[in-house]
Amino acid sequence: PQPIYRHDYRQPDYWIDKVELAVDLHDDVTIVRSILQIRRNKDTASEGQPLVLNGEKLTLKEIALNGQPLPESAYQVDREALIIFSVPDHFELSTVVAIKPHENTELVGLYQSNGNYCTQCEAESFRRITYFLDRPDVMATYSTTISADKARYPVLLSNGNRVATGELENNRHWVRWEDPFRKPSYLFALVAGQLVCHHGTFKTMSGREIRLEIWVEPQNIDKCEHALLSLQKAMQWDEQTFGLEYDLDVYMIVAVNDFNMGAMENKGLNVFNSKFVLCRPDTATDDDYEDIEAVIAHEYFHNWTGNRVTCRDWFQLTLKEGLTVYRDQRFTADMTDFALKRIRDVKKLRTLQFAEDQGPMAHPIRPESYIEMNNFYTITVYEKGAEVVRLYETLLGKEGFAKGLARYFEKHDGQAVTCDDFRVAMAEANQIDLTPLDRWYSQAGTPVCEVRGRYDAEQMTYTLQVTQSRAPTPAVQPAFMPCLIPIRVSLFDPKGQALPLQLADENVPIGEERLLSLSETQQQFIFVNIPQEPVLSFLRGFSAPVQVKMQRPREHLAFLMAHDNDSFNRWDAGQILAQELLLNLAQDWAAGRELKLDPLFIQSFGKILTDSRLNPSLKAMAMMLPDEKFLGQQIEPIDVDALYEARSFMTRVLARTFRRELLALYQQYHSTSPYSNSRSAIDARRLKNTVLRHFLTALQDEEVIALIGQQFQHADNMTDMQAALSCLMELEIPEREQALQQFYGRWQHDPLVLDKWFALQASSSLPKTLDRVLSLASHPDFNLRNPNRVRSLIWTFCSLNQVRFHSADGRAYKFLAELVLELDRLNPQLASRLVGAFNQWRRFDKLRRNLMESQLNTIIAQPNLSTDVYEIVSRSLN
Ligand code: DPP
Ligand code: ZN
Repeated sequence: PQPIYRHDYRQPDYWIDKVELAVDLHDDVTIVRSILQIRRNKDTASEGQPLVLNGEKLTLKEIALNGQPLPESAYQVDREALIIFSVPDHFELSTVVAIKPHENTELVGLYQSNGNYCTQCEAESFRRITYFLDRPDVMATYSTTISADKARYPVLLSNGNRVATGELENNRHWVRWEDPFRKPSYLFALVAGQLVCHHGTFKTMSGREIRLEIWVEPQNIDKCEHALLSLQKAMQWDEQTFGLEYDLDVYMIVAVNDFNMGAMENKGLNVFNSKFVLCRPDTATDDDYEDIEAVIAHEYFHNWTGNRVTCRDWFQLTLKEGLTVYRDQRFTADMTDFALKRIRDVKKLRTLQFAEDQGPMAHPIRPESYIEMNNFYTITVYEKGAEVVRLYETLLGKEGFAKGLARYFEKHDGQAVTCDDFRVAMAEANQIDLTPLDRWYSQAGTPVCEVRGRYDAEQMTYTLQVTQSRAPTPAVQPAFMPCLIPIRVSLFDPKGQALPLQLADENVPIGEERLLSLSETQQQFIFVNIPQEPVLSFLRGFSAPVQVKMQRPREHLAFLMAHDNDSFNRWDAGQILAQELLLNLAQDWAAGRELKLDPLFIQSFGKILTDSRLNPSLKAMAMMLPDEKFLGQQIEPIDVDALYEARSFMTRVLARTFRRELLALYQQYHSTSPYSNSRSAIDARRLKNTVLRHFLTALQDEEVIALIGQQFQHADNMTDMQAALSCLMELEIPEREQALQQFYGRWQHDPLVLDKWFALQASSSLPKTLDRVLSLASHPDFNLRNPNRVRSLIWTFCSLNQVRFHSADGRAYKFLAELVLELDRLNPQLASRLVGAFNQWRRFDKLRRNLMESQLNTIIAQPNLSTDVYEIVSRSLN
């Protein structure tokens, strides 16, 4: 397979202005008639240039140009295209194709899920529905007529407004939809099925009433209210924050069970993985509720950042995704808690994106090339992309950012544009040069800041020396050029007071927190009038997506844990300290030395436990030890057993030392009143369950086991039930299997809850987990055709359960490789996600490296491998 390069972009030779589709759904075949209004692009195509339309898995039945059927000599059809040798400047092209949605297991294009029809066209799958210029810079208006059996498909949906309906012979009916907004083909959607609607309304700031509809299978109608509320909140937030109003009269969301992604922002008709719509207190956890709110908001925000202004080409994906993730992060922060949200996002970025940057898939947020675009819907494009958008906010302030965004829409509404266009609009609106940010788009890898602080008592100066370089990346990269890195800092005196900060060339101090700009490889910042040696708080709020390297006494970290007034850095200080100790403990374990925990850490941990001012969710966050996967990123080779033992040891020591305080916290926050979804109730559940699952369970004593059992039996909500069950997963006791059976018996008919049942077993750190996973893979409820189920068992085990997946006998590796090959024949997109669990293989010890490499070689040797899996595995082996 050949890569496609960003620098090869050119405009299309033809434009398509208008699309009329008629889709006839039948059991054995679906017929798609299309009429396209096409004109030559005078800027690129010379007269008589052939027209090349994308098309895959289509059977062409009829073709006519300006109403005249084309003779076979006038065109050519191959596996990927329809080529018409000669066309006029303006013309109408009609085609009729046949497709087979019921045979579609890839879940792109038009397919069936639970007997209903739905579509997924991003990135390049509209071409599986009809012949088209399937690229985001070709924007057209669409009119779509759907016809189907009336009893089995009473609901027929597409983008825009419903404009006409009618009856047909043979108990069939039809509905016509018109979308007045020009859009790229990846935003097309169609849904047909037996669905019911939970609806509401939203009155926009200009006074228009929008109808909101959540379409689900009938048994799920009581699980839609939270999604509806989330949508209303998102609509209001976008008006208040950015002045952005919804533009159509109706906004529809459809929940489907079989979906490769989280959700899809099709114009006016979002199609969602049911996981991000359906919830009820007894079926979904507090985290599920929060995820639903965030994903609903994310897709809604795309209506402006993505749909009204879209991407010129797929290399620009971060233009819409980085920006929209940034927007949904801010939304969630406003709906919940700023510090908590920031900590969660940074944790995810550091664990997953930093790893991607240091592995074979390292790529800039705006990639330079790809073989299969679907492989580039990555944590780098999304989450690092959002951090890069946040840099604008950091540099320009919230108001400057909003001005820049307004300018972006003023200039580009209705267009398909690039990341450069975004940067230029931001710069124009704020009359500032932002070209230094360009390197964040063009370079892969994580910048590393090395920091040294030096206090000069005589001069009363504090000198901060900062250098930047790039963390090593195995993928071949051009030489690293320094980036513009905004760094927020504060200095504290020994009492924990933030000092007024005055730089050497300033006459007076300006505030107690400063934003420094690091743009060179090495820079020095001198603060004057510093009366005593201060403690440095660096990169506050994680002001840039970089790694920080700094030698500092443990006492400074303990000090910041207690005194830093930046909540993020206060949390981070605890994480850095815990990480340092855990890595040392792992070394000690590997060397057979006795393990001892630093009393300073025990003491600091105790202070967090008893700090009554700390919000309970933040306290839970602060108590959590860095996870094994994150720790693994910090060492080479990754010693999975040592990390597991070190972390278990630290957990046990803390649990024993603070048994009384932990039990008291549990009792204090364990509510006996009925479920509520208020913030304080959520905070309480978070803290209580963190205490139980991550500390008390390690004690394995009767009192704790009794608590777990009671919580499991009496829980009136899934948060508590799942937490109790996950505690039991760590315990080798009869109650474990009983609880699993009970849970299965109660929830086997609810696919999303059953996913939890699979995931919980796969995440157990007990040694027998591998065998359990192998047997669950043949469980009658395990199903390779349902991505959620595959992710819940396979992804949870292979990607999240580090110590058990990397079992030294290599059995788990073999299992994954075989599964990937089987899945690749059904759903290459999903297979390629799973095979990514091998991406870090070079970082392990020789034994595991060889085992993984041999599985990767087996995979790549398969004939007919999908381009998706081929690209990931070949990059991994290179
Ligand atoms: N639906 C996916 C998302 O919103 C891809 N656009 O991120
Ligand atoms: Zn998105």
